[in-house]
Amino acid sequence: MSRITLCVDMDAFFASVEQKTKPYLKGKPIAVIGSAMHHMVHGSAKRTVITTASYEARAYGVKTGMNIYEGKKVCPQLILVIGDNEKYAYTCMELERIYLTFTPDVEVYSIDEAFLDITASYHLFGSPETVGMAIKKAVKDRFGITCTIGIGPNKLIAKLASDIQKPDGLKWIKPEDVRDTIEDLPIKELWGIGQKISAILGTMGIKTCGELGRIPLSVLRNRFGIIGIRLKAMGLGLDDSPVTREPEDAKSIGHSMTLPKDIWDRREIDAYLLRLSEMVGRRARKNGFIGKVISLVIRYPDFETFSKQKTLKDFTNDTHVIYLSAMDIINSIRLRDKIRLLGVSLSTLTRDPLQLSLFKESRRRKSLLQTMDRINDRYGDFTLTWGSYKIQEDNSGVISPAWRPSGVRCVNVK
Ligand code: TTP
Ligand code: MG
Repeated sequence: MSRITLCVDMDAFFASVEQKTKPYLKGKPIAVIGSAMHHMVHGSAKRTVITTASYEARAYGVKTGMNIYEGKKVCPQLILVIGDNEKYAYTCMELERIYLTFTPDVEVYSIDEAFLDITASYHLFGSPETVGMAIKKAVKDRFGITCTIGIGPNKLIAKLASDIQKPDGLKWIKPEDVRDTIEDLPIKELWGIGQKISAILGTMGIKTCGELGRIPLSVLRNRFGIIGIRLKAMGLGLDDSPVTREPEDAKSIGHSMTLPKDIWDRREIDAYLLRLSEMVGRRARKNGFIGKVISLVIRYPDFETFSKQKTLKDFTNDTHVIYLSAMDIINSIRLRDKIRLLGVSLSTLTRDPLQLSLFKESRRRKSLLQTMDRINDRYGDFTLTWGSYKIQEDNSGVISPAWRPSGVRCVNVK
C-alpha cells in the first residue's frame, strides 16, 4: 500500500518573512545576511554570506552562499537585511501548528521544510491536492508568505515535486508517474545525492535517475557498500523512510540507571548524576529541546521509589545546569538507605528556537543520522557508530534510556 506524503517548503523563506514584516521591502530585490550576533563576530563584507535572496533578487542571479560583494555585483540595487533567527524559528513553530491541523504525522525537517503523512487523513478534506491548497491558503492567511507543496508516494518524490514546482506551486506526482518523471532527471537533482556521490556515479557513466535505477544492485553494493542499496532504490524513486513525528508530545527527556551495586557514597552518587545529566542534556540538545523542570528519581534496595522536582528560572538543556539542579535536589533530602537506581529527567519542554537546523550542513547531518539509524535498524544496533562512542560506552550495559520514564512511580517528597 502506497502512502501519500506531502512536502511543504517555504519560498525564499527568510526573505519572504522580512518582506512581509517590513512592507517597504515588498517587491524589492533583497538578500538576508547573518543575524545581528553573527554579524558582529564576522563583520567583514567578504565573509558575510547571503543566506537567501528574494525571488526579485534571484532574477539578477543573486544566490545563497554569495558574499556581499558578489551579490552587489550582479545586482547593484540589492538591499541587505540582517536576519532575525528568532523570528524565523517562531514562524517555523507556528507553521507546524498549521500542519498539525491536517495530520498528526508531521516531521519538521528544517527551518522551512516539513513532511506530512496524509495517507489516513486526506479523505477528511477531499483529495491530497485539496489538503495542499488548504495548507497554502492557511500559510498565506497567517503569514502572508507563499510556499510550494509537493505530493508523492514517499518523501523523496514529494521533495522532488516541490523542487520542480517552485515557487508558489503545488504538484502531485502519482505513483504511476514516478518512473517517467525521474527517467531523465540528473541524479544530483535528487534529494540526498550530494556532489561526491554524483561525481562517482558520473565516472561509472550514470547521469540520470533512470540509469541509476537500471544498474544492477551488486554493482552499486560493490562500489558504495550498504549505501548502494539506498542508491538503487532512489534510482527507482523508492524511499521507505517514514515521516517521523516530532516528539512534540514528549513530556520529558529522562535517563535512569540501575547501579552496578547499591551505593551510599556521595562522590559516587554525584559521578552518576553527572553522567545521567550529560545523557539527558545531550539528548535534549540533539533533539532541539529545552526544559524548565529537573526531576530526580531514586529507588532504594527495597524498591521504594520516589522523585522530587525543581523548577528553574530559565529553560535549559545545559548538562551543567541539569547536574547542579540534581545535586540541589539530592542535598534537600535525607537518604534513608543506599541507592539502587538513579534517574534524572528534564520536563516542561519546549523547542529550542536557536537549535532548529538553519543551515544545510545541519540538515545534511540530520539525514546522515537518519541513514545511520536506518542501517542500524536493519542490521542491528551499533552496526554503524561514531568512533568516539566506542570509547565512551565502557563497562555498563545497564543504562536504560527512557524517553518517557513512565515506568517509574513518582511519589513527590515534600
Ligand atoms: P531553502 O528552502 O533552501 O531556501 P529558500 O526557502 O530561501 O528558497 P526556496 O524558495 O528555493 O525554497 O532554505 C530555507 C531558509 O534557510 C532560507 O530562507 C535561508 C536559510 N538558509 C540558511 O540559513 N543557510 C543555507 O545555507 C540555506 C541553503 C538556507
Ligand atoms: Mg524554502
